[in-house]
Amino acid sequence: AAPEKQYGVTKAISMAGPTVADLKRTKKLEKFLADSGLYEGNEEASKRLEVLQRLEQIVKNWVKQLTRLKGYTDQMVQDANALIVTFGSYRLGVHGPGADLDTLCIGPSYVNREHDFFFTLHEILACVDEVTELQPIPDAHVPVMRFKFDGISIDLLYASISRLVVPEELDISDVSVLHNVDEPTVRSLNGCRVADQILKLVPNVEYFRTTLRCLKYWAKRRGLYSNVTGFLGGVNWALLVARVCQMYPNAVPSMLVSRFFRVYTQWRWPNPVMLCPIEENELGFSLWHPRKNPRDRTHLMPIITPAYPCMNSSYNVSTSTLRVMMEQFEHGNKICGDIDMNKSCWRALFEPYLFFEGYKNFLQIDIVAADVDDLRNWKGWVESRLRQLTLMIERDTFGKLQCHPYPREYIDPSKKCLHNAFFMGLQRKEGEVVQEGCQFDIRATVEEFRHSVNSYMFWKPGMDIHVSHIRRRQIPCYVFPDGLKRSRPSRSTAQLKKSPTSFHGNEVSPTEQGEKNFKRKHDNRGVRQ
Ligand code: 3AT
Ligand code: MN
Ligand code: MN
Repeated sequence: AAPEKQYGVTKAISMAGPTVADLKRTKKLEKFLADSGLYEGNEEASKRLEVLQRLEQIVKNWVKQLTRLKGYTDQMVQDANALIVTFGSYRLGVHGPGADLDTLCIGPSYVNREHDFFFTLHEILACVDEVTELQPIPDAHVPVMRFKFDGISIDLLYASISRLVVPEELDISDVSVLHNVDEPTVRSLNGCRVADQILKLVPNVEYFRTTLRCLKYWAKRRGLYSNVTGFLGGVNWALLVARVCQMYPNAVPSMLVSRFFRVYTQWRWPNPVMLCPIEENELGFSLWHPRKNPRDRTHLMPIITPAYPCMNSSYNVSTSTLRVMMEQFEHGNKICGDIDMNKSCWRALFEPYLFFEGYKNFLQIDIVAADVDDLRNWKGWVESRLRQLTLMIERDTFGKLQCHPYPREYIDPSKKCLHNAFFMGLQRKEGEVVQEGCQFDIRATVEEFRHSVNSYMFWKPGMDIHVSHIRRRQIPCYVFPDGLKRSRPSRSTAQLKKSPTSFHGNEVSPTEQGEKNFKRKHDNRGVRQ
């Protein structure tokens, strides 16, 4: 990179390039990532390309057919076109094997989302042999059609642009595509626009990619990879890494990983992380602007997207999840310091976080449904509400009871996949004076949460949720399949394991039992820390 050029909103912190030792560490890191299975094979790569081609064929035919049906001229039918463009990790070039394929369909002005996309195209896809698990989500913030195509998970968005014909070479980086479109369309287009901007704003794309793969893997191993639970998702990690790349324009991945932890252990949130100045223009879409919008001032960890209209990509972060992330950044920083002094190795950085060793008290959220499809939908809904539960608990205990939601679901194998569980760690806020007999009663909070969850629009008989307070020894066995086991199995879980049928029979189910325990505990003593 040219030494004069400034990347981002401040001068570089250091222009230093790698030493021999840095290059050696980077080689080791690359090998470690490859050995950990982070890169997909050629077979999967070509399958993705095939799927993209098939998908593009399907949407092109769909638009042509609609153009005819809507009575347009023969010329218009002939010119009718739609595009498939990718975004997310695939477009950034950092997707791992099995990652979803984020795609956007761009269609002409007269092909709408409500009916043409979510009804007509849905019908067409439903008849395609390779398409399974088709799930339309029309009223999401970013409306999406989810499905698997030949086994590959697809997120398909739709943008109707204000043109009668979609040119094959449309430039979506130009803000003119945002003229006369609605907000969901802007949000849909922006996935791609953001990805392109990120790649333009970093000094070295290959170094950025390797560093991002590394941080994504680290975040997954440490239980921090999840937008919906209030941690960070793919785009957030991408922006954090990109900013560090800008600050150290000549650094190689091993240096960038280490600087990443140094920068973000010292970062004074809620100062925003951004890759470029915030752009305002006459289009007038709402954008992140803490001085104008009081709501934006409440964001704890603003990570701003670089394409107009800029947004905070991490509005889901709460006090609890920010605290957990800061602790983990500290941990990463320490290990990277050791690695820099050759006192530790990359493997140590990626040790899995032992969530169940970290707490004495947990909330167990059991989710049941009548069949696998119901369970998938119901679980998705409950998961999207868990963030509210952590917020409510911290609110109702005035922040004295801290809550650590773990972004992973556990499947109870004895229930033939019709029972999943989520867990949250509970602990008393550090430094709080522990009064004798002091307790937390969160029954009302849990009840309020259950109530809000049960307002699910697509509720069906059999969909149920149980929330119970458990101690460490009551953690069910299926949580520890691969030896990350607590020291000694408890009697209660052993008993549960022996009587799996009780769940469907007349006997008390484990979750009801859990709930009774929960109630009894609270009636007698509350959650004792
Ligand atoms: P994976 O490899 O799939 O885990 P990803 O970056 O592809 O990482 P997602 O599939 O979850 O992540 O998201 C795809 C894109 O959707 C990324 C971004 O353009 C958009 N997106 C997702 N969440 C947000 C968000 N909170 N704010 C803005 N854009 C988002
Ligand atoms: Mn993705
Ligand atoms: Mn996705």
